[in-house]
Amino acid sequence: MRQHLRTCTLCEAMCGLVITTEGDRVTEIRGDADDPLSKGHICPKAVALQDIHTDPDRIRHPMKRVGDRWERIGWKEAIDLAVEGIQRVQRAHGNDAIAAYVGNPTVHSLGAMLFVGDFLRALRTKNRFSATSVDQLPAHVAAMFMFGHALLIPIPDIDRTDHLLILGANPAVSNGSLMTAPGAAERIKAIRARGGRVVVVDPRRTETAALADAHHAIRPGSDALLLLALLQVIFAESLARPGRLTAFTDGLDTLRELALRFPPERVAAATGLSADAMRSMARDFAAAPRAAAYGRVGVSMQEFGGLATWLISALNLVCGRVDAEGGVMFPTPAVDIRRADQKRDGRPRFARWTSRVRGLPEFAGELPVAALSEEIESPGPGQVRGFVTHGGNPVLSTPDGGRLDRALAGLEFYVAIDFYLNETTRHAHLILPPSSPLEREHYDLIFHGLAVRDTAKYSPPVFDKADDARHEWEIMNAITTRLSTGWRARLRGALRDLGGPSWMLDYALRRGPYGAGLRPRGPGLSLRALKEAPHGVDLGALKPSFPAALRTKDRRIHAAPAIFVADIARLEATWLGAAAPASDALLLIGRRTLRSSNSWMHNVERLVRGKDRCTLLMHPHDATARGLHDGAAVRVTGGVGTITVPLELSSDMMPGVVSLPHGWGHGRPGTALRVAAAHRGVSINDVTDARRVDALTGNAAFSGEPVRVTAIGAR
Ligand SMILES: Nc1nc2c(c(=O)[nH]1)N[C@H]1C(S)=C(S)[C@@H](COP(=O)(O)OP(=O)(O)OC[C@H]3O[C@@H](n4cnc5c(=O)[nH]c(N)nc54)[C@H](O)[C@@H]3O)O[C@H]1N2
Ligand SMILES: Nc1nc2c(c(=O)[nH]1)N[C@H]1C(S)=C(S)[C@@H](COP(=O)(O)OP(=O)(O)OC[C@H]3O[C@@H](n4cnc5c(=O)[nH]c(N)nc54)[C@H](O)[C@@H]3O)O[C@H]1N2
Ligand code: SF4
Ligand SMILES: [Mo]
Repeated sequence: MRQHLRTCTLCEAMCGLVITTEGDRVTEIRGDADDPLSKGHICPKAVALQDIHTDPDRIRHPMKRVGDRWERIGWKEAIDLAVEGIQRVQRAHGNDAIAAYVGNPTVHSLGAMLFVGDFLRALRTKNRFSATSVDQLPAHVAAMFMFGHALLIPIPDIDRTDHLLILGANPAVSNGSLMTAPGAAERIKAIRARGGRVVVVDPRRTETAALADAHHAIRPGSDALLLLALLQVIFAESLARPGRLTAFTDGLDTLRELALRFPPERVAAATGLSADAMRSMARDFAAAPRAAAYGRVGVSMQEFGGLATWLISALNLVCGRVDAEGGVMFPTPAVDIRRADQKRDGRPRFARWTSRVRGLPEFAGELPVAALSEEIESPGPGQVRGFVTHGGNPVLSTPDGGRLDRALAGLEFYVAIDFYLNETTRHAHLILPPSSPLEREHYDLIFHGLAVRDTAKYSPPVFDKADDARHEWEIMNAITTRLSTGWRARLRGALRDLGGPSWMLDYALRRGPYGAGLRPRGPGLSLRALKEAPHGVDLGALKPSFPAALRTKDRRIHAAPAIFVADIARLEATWLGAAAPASDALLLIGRRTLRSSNSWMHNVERLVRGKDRCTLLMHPHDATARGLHDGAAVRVTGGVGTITVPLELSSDMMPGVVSLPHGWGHGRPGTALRVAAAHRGVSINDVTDARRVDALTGNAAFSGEPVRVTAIGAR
């Protein structure tokens, strides 16, 4: 029997795990009470790490498609075929004819994060996509323009705040996002226990709202209006107190002028909140000794995701809550990947080019994935004809996934670095499966930088990888090296192959803010030091870090960047124009459930058994008006398609709004997920319209899709 201490890699919470093994078997997975960040917390998904490891459907050997069969091949042939396939398409149609999509599990893998950048660069294509543009793209754009780096994302100091205002996030279920806070529900309860206040703004009375002092239902997509009204109250009633940051903040006057145009009465009808409610919300937020406003996917994946995300930071700034204890703060991680951008000219890496067909803006070298289908289907120079995915399932996770599903079937070449044959990878010609997560070492390069406390933890692999297995970084480095021209790149590839992630991690830790430097045994952090502290190292509560940590060229905060200010006209035209449509459509939003992780954990029996979770939630009044009853199968028709799903009535829903989880829609021909196929559900993204994006950032606007819900058989 052996015990292994490890960080869970399934979501952003970074829970510490104690994994007990006997030989090659996991016998127990529990929370690590001595982990300095999670202190023993885990959720029901953690135990599924062993199920993924032993899942007979998990692909363990490279496979090539021969007609409609899959044939097992060796790694040498697999890498040859990958390189030849990519080169064949690029030689015939140009470099941009290869598109790449990098999915969510990539950020949860040390090896993948260290090697994916070079891998994408070696593809030399402008058609780079990722899950960022169906998720947190607005947060990066706002961070970049306001604070100078896409990863300078303000994190609520949840353990010290007296007032937490949550918009469009459900941390009690998601366990926190852009706020690594294991046991988020407990941390929220603790705010109230110490006399603080928690306010939730969400079209559904969520599990988080149930823990809060107040819940305000809001019409999907209208958060930017609410935030402007809150700012109006704060300016009009002279409650603004930007404090210490005033000395290095620009744009506060612009913000004031803008906000004064949005008194609560002007936006009450559009948002569904009363003017009184907005006034007290603003006053409470301004009056609290310490307060933080926080928003997540509900405000990010909507038509005004850029504006809403910016305005949340603006609200924090105006009330002196930025870089202040108990407000929103900026972690100081032991490996600070934000350093990489320091020497650049300070110009935001945004909209330097646009997508070929629709002209959506580039961000950090990527295009919005809402444009992917049209890039594959529209003929002409630059048309996408080949595809590479790394840990992504865009057929289920991107808008109008049905169209993408059809488009992928026509590709000349598609190679997937993934270990499941799912709705997306079934279209591949070649599958390169990486090792299982328990066979990898781990250090969280991203989420330590988004956590509510500074800690550092290294996890050695639990199991040796199987002889014939390859890590993600080995697969990517092999392809990168082969695609590279010139001896320098090849030498670099060969050296990286020898050193692997450990060497790079050790170097980064030593050079980091707590680092031991390059002396072999100096005090401070190094890989060796982390190995000697297997529960993790506590680096303390978040510390004020501005202006030193700012990455804007002028080292100032930009409270009102021009691109956001200019977008206000679109907001007004859409929501407050004379012709604002009084539609009888219902507005569709998403939801997450505790035992699920996006699209890919439905093959785990212990997580999917029990009650069907892929149901459409609707307020009873809306059901009565349509003659629908609880449990009935209903048809949901959106901009691009129709799905049939069981109805679940819930007075937690705001009338006029319906909710459906994403990531379902399994059992399609050619997939090989036996458990998931028995719990199919339907894909929300078969009705979400890829034309609905936040025009400013290009992020998909899943929230607020207008739908018709009808009884089966009705027309
Ligand atoms: N159990 C579980 N945990 C997860 C995941 C999972 O799939 N399952 N996924 C992980 C991932 S990838 C992410 S990004 C995070 C996301 O973390 P969260 O953002 O906390 O996740 P959600 O539960 O989707 O919360 C979004 C909330 O926004 C609300 N909402 C929808 N539209 C609007 C709107 O227009 N305005 C407002 N104000 N609210 C709106 C929804 O009702 C919902 O309650 O969760 C992570 N954690
Ligand atoms: N309508 C709607 N759509 C949404 C959302 C929503 O709330 N509503 N949420 C969005 C959000 S926040 C996100 S993050 C995206 C997620 O979108 P994606 O990242 O595209 O989807 P996932 O479901 O995370 O798919 C993960 C894929 O990675 C594979 N995989 C799992 N582990 C590993 C690994 O260790 N290595 C490799 N190489 N592959 C692995 C799985 O087999 C699967 O194919 O979905 C988005 N889509
Ligand atoms: S909350 Fe997230 S990190 Fe923690 S155990 Fe669950 S899946 Fe793992
Ligand atoms: Mo996400």
